[in-house]
Amino acid sequence: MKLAWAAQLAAVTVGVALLGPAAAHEFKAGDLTIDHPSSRPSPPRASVGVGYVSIRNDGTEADRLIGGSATVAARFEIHASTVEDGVARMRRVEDGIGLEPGATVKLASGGAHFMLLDLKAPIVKGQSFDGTLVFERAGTVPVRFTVEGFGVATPSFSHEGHQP
Ligand SMILES: [Cu+2]
Repeated sequence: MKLAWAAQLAAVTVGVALLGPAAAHEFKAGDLTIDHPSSRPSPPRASVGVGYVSIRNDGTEADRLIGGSATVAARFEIHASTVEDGVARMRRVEDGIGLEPGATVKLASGGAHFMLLDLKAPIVKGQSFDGTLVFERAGTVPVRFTVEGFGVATPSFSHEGHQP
């Protein structure tokens, strides 16, 4: 009786986890765990979108995130954000982002991000799209980006009018 109840509870918990709007999804590439690639809705008529991800390196050798692609955009860049004198600026990262052994690197709002350029269609909340991430050692890894709302936190800068 107790076991049956526990099994049922476990089943319910799994169901909720899968249905949750921010349900985690991850992709493996060798020693790399690519956690929750995500995007945000693009404003009307915007030609750029944004992407985020978290990557953990459980290996003993460093790797490097050097690029990627997204089906919704003609071009894909890695950007870094800095705040200088209260003004948010971003620049393209030409040499990629280092992934040291044992470290987790997060691309998140206000920091490093993927810039999806020349959008072919608006990015819509609740949808998802395919893409790849390219690593120096792990190679090209297929991933899927989920499109989430902006959440409670207001983004620290707008991508609207961003010129590459
Ligand atoms: Cu950017």
